[in-house]
Parts: sequence; structure tokens; C-alpha cells
Amino acid sequence: MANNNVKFHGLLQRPYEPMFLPKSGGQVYFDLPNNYFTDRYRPLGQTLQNRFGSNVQTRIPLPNIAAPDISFAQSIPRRGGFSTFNEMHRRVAGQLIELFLNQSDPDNLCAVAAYCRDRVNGPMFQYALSVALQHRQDTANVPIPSFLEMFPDRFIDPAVFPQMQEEGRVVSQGDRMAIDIPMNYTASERELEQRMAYWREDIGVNLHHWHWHLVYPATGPDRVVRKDRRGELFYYMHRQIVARYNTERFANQLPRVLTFAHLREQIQEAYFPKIIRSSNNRTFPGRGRNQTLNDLNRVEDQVIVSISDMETWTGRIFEAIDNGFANAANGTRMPLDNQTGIDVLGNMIENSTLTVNVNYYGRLHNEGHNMLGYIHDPDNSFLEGFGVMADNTTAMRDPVFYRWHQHIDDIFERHKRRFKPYNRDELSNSDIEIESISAQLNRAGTKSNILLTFWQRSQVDLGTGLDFGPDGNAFATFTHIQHAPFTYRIKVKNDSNINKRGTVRIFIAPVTNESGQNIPFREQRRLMIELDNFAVNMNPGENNIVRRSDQSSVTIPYERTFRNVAASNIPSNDQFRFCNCGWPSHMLLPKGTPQGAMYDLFVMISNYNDDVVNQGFDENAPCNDSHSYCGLRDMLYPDARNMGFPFDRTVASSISSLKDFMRPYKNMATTPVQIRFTNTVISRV
Ligand code: CUO
Repeated sequence: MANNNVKFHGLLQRPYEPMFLPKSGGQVYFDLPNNYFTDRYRPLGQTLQNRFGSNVQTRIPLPNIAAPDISFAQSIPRRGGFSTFNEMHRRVAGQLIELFLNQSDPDNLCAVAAYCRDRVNGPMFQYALSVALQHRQDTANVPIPSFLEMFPDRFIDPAVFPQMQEEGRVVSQGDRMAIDIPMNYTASERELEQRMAYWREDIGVNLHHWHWHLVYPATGPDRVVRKDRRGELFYYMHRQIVARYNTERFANQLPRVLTFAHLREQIQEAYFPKIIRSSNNRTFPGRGRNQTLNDLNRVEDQVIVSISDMETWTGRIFEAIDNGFANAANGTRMPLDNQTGIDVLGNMIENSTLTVNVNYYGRLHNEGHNMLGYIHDPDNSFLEGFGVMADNTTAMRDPVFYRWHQHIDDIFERHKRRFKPYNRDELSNSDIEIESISAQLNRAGTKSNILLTFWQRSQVDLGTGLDFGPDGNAFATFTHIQHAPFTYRIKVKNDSNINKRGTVRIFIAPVTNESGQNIPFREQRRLMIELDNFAVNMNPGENNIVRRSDQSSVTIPYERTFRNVAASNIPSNDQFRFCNCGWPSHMLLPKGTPQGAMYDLFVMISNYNDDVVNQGFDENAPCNDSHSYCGLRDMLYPDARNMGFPFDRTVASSISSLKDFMRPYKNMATTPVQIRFTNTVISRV
């Protein structure tokens, strides 16, 4: 009997190939009762089964079931786009998730999912089944293939697909060559924003973003949406994206991103994504220069929102922030205090179904994605689908994503500014003194505090995502930024005579902007990039803390971002829980410059008693390694402080540098670090 991994992987691959075609490169076959076939194929059912179902290793017989009522899903065309920013799409996906969650065991889930698969929108099916698998206890360990495997068309230049088809058709498995995905195919160097294309269009970055929203859906059954501090994590994870993006811009001699606060202004930056939706061979539309938003009146998509709606909602959100409370739908006042305020605002502004009052505060962030995603065809006159901004898998490709999220972050900052700077009690850690910190490459003889970045060429197998493509592997190579692995060394003195526990918080931030001017601390504070967060025990006296860069609480390893589920024989035990949410490790550090750009490395060891969340948590357990941006599955967020602590609040006006900020505190340290970028491509071995 096939195990759950084999079954569900069969359901999740090649989304548009009917269920009766063999799966997993011809190894797996689902035996279907007649009513699973769609009308087109039912008359041919037996013939098709005989034709395709011979010579397979593993047969999975599916039981007779009463056809579930999925008429609710018909409003989303099977081969059209699916967007979690579209309210109607989210609602329908929520119903499908509910249907999947309600199945009594994995066998029934498999049967119902197999019935639905050929009848509903492809990406929506993948999304709903992935969410359900992740959130059911009895399937929590089923590996969810990377979205790159399921829908490679969202992530890479479509020019490579015909070449891959040719290679797969003509050349037998063992001899197939990898097809190279070019860098820099979306614009020329005349377009300055193109300097950031390697970052915006990075496959791992976009996968992370998709997986984050998969782990934290904004709509669906309450037990799926209601997660500890999800609103705050929405704010923090996206704030970190904006901080990282701005920092990267400086290294590429570009100024920080302009906030998109005034919705009636022209948007100077254009973007032409050059990717296609392979389900219907339509392109994702481009966005020309100097376009302006319009009211959306796309009746067919049920996307109806005006610029003045957006302005009204923004005004009411500001009013809530300035008053320090929000008006809940039931008439009560929700205090926007330090404890819960940011979480309430996160859910309100995003908006998730946890918003306190959707009728009053609206759907600001999500509709912003829609307005920008439909800027080319606001009333559907031209029957054009949405652009990349209206799709979670592709939004980070577009320069305007960062302008929009800078604005969203500025709204959260307005709330954060209401709080007094952290005081001595909150920042200090008695008896703990950091004597020195350094970061050094993992190679003997290298100088401390010089880190290296370069291009790396890696390979992925996209075979499982090519509907009606050749059996077996289809390799592609792509080029991405990478850094040489390094190690932090932290010398700490514990002046007490007892063991102490602390949380080590490591950040990095740029020292100078794009033109080499020093960045004042009030700006640098918001550019602090979290690199790691972990607990330590400190004995009385001297302690040497050694931590490798690949242990970061922010990232997941390359293999987790890109591993091909089909290729690896993953047992169904807990050791191999497959968790794809996490910043890709190859993007941990800013790129730096060929001459070497200077950054401040900052380390703080805070008092564990103020950090601890009352639960067992082992950072070495599978899936627990990227909690800073993704939290922990089925557990509370593991750090009791405000996310971003100690840099989430403003500081006294007398503080003008990071050194000023940390001067009173022995439990903090900083050192300048240089990041040097070498413009060569090294193949992953
Ligand atoms: Cu992740 Cu705007 O939420 O993209």
C-alpha cells in the first residue's frame, strides 16, 4: 500500500495532467472509479485506464465516494489565474480547505482531493491541498513540494521551456543537459531598477514569500488563520523584506525605495515580467512607465474598489493609531497597546479574517496589491488577467511591491512611534558583558570581519511541473547571489556566580547610503536586518559563544528551498518534516560592493527571563530553524519581546548613532564588518 507521501505527491504534481495519467515519472498510478472522470473522459474511462495504467510499479486504488459538492469552485476558471489577494478567490479556496480538513482520515482526503483535482482551478487546488496537509495532524508530515516544482512558470523565463521540452523529448534520461535560465532578462541596463532584478526575481525569495502566505493564510477556517501573533509577524516579516531591499539598493548605488503613500501620483517605475501562465499560455501583463491607479470595477472577478475607499480606510487606520484604540465591529474599543496593538493592526491592515472591523477599516494592503496588479485594465475592458503584483508567488518581482510595502511599513511605524523608547530595565542584562564580537569566514587564516559574496550557479529539476512534458528529469541551471559561510565568535563575561541564560540577537545594517554618506541612526534603526536569534547558557566567568552563519534562525538551507521531493526518498517520519518557509540562506547577507561596503554588525544578549515563552522548543528539531520570520508550527512564537526588538521603537533624540544607543549597555556590542562582492560565477558542487 502506498504511503501518504507517495499519494499526495502524486496529487500535487503536474497540476493540469488528468488524474488518470501516470504520476511520478510513470511509477505511480491512481485506479479511478468511473465517477472520478470528468465528462470529457468518462466515456473513455476504461480505455484510458488500460492505455496508461499498465507497467506501473505502484497502484493506488481509490474508493467509490459520493461526489462532493464543489459547485462553489466553478466561479474560478480552471485554467485562469488564482490570487490570494482576490477576496472571492480567497473565499472559494477557504471552502475547499474546509472540505479537505473535514475528511476523516488521509485516505478519504486523498479520494476527495483526487475527485476535485481535475475539476477546479489548478493553483487553487494546490494551494488548498497544501494548506490542508500542513494543518491536519494526520498529514502534518507529508512533504509539500516546492511551488517551483508545481508551477515553474511563475518563477523562470518561459524561453527555457521549449528548450526543456526538446531536450526531454529527444535525449534520454541519463544524458539530458541542463538548460540555462538567464539572469537579467526582464530589462536592459538602461533601466536603473534592473540593478535589483537578481534580488527581486530570485527564485528562493519568491518561494519564501509564497510559503509565508501559505503558512499564514489570510482567509480560511478559523483554526487555520488564527495563529499566535500572525498580524505582528505580517508586519515584521514584510518590514524585514523592506529593510533588506533598501540595504541591497545602497550596495547597487540606488537610493532607498520611495514610499507609495499618495495613491493618485504617477508611478514612475515600470515592470515587464516576461513570464507566462502555462495553464492558458497568457502572459502576465506589464506595467508601463508613469501609470496611475484607477478605481477597479472588474465585475467578473468581483474586484471592486475605489481609490477613495483606500483613502478612507487609510484615514480611519491613522485615526485608530493616533487614538490608541480601534473600533471593533461589535462596538467595543480595542486598545492598541504594546502587547497586542501591532497584532491587531497587522490583521486589520493586511487584511486577514481576524481584522477587528472589515467594514470600517477595509482591506487596505490586499486591495493595494489588486490596484497595482490591475493597473493595466481596471475595468476588464481588455479581458486581461492580473499582473504580478496581484499574485503572492510573483509579487516580489515588481519594483512597486517595495514601494507599496514601504508605505504599509510606514503605517506600522506611526503606531510604533507612540511608544516610549525602551528603558534601562528592558535593554540591560545585569552581570552580562560582551567583551568582543567578530565574524570570520570558515577558512583558516582569513581576516576577521571581512565577508564575501559572489554569484553561484545551481541546478534544479523542474520535471514534475511540466504538464504533458517528458517523463523524468528536466534540469535547469540558474544564477543567484551567495556568500561564503562564516562564524560569529562572541566573548561574554558572566560576572555573577550562577549560570545565566540569555538570548543572543544578531543584526546587520548598512553604515552608508548609495552615495557614501553616513546613515543617521534614526534611519539605520529601520534598516536593521535580523541575522540570528538563539538562546545560550552562560557560566560564571568567561564564555566563548561560537555560532555558524548556516544556523541562522532566519533562513532555511538551500536544499530545503530547492529540494525536489520526487527525487528524494523521504520517509514519512518526523525527521523529514518538510518546511519550506524561511528566508533562503543564499540571501542571508547583503551583497556588498567590489571595493567592500561597510556594515555594522550588532550583537545583544538580552535577559532570558524577559524573552522566554512558556513552552518547550528545540531549535535543532526539524522545521524549527527559521522561526524569526516564520514562527513555529503548532507553537507560540518563541520570543516574548516585540518582534524586531530592540530596534522596533524610536530612541531619544539625543541618540544619533548606534554607538550612542548601546553605550550604556555592556550586554551589547558592535563591530564594523566589510562585505566584498566578487563578480564571478561559481558552480555549486
Ligand atoms: Cu506578502 Cu503584500 O503581503 O505581499
